[in-house]
Amino acid sequence: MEARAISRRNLMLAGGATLAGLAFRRLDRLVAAAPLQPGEELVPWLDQRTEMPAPAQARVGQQLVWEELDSWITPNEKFFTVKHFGQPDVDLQAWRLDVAGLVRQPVSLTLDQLKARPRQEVTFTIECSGNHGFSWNGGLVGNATWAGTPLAPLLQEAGILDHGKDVVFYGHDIGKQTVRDMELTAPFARSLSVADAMNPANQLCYEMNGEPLPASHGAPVRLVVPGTYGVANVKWLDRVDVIDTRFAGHFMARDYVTIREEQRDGQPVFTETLVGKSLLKSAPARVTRQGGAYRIVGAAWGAPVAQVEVQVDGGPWMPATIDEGVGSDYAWKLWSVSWPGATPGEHAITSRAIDVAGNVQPAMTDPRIANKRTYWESNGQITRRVSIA
Ligand SMILES: Nc1nc2c(c(=O)[nH]1)N[C@H]1C(S)=C(S)[C@@H](COP(=O)(O)O)O[C@H]1N2
Ligand SMILES: [Mo]
Repeated sequence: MEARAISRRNLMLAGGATLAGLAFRRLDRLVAAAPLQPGEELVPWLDQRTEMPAPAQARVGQQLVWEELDSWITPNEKFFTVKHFGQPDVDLQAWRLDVAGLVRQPVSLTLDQLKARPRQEVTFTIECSGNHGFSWNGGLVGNATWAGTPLAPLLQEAGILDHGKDVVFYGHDIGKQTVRDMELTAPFARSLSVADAMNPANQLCYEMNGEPLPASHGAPVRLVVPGTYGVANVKWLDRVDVIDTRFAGHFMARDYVTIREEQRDGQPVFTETLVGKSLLKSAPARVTRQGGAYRIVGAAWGAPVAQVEVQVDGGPWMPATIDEGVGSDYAWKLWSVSWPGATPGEHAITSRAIDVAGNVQPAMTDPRIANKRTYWESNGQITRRVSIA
């Protein structure tokens, strides 16, 4: 695994859409990370998602089916989608990416001009920050190899002026929001501080898993910001605008805000913080049986994962083996553990990820999770239930 991860990374550093690169991507899809082996049977989870309510149905497309997770890369046709204002019709002929505002030299690029720039790939697990916030979701996560051109050199060429503070990314999709009794019409937009925008991992992405970026994922170009939740990865990108103050659009400063209750001098106070940077998380994907032997497989992502541990029925934490994703900074790791002595009856299976700095994915009872009053950033430990015959 290690060797494969390293060679994939070398390919990324070499940076071409080489034939070898394409072959690797196909391999990723064909070589299942945790395939069912001959004679191996799935033990279905007892707890399943509830039906999606109508308002969510308008925004959320398909979700990952955890039991079907059998490859490190999520195929495009299985990748979840979220669109707040529906899918816009982008005229690909007329499309230009404008970089404007507080820059010395505004830029306007066609798709061909953008594709002619240096190419960069990153395998990055995107999760919606609302994932696991409701009983109807849990599958709003996927792992893809995104290819595009790095953002930072383009911003450097445009030349951000000294008083430029925030870089705003506007989508082509426009909708209405009510703010202080006013109905406002505005495009979907998010911002990054200049420092965050200059992260060399960020890209203007036009390819997903070796295919042109699909319309549902933001064609022709989306922003990809490794290390963030889905919402920061603006689809159907239209305009990049440098401004001298913090941007406070709906999806930046009103929605996608985490509210927590804290105690100060015995009094409850509420804190409100912006959702952006992704958080350490893991989830059990499935349990399988082969003969009398049981195995638990899952994924871990959101921060550089060092270890994963699994607990059955609140017992001791068992170390899992990382099978896929070693050496990849922003992609999930797929893990597995054998479950010795599985007895007939119902069982609860919980996983927790530990990052390279030693931080442990919080329990549901941890104040960071338990005192949250909004559903965003639900990275508490996930427990699934199975019944053993
Ligand atoms: N322009 C635009 N970009 C967007 C959104 C949107 O509604 N419009 N939704 C965001 C949210 S909330 C998520 S979780 C991700 C989902 O990315 P995907 O649909 O490619 O999986 O896109 C983000 N980018
Ligand atoms: Mo999202």
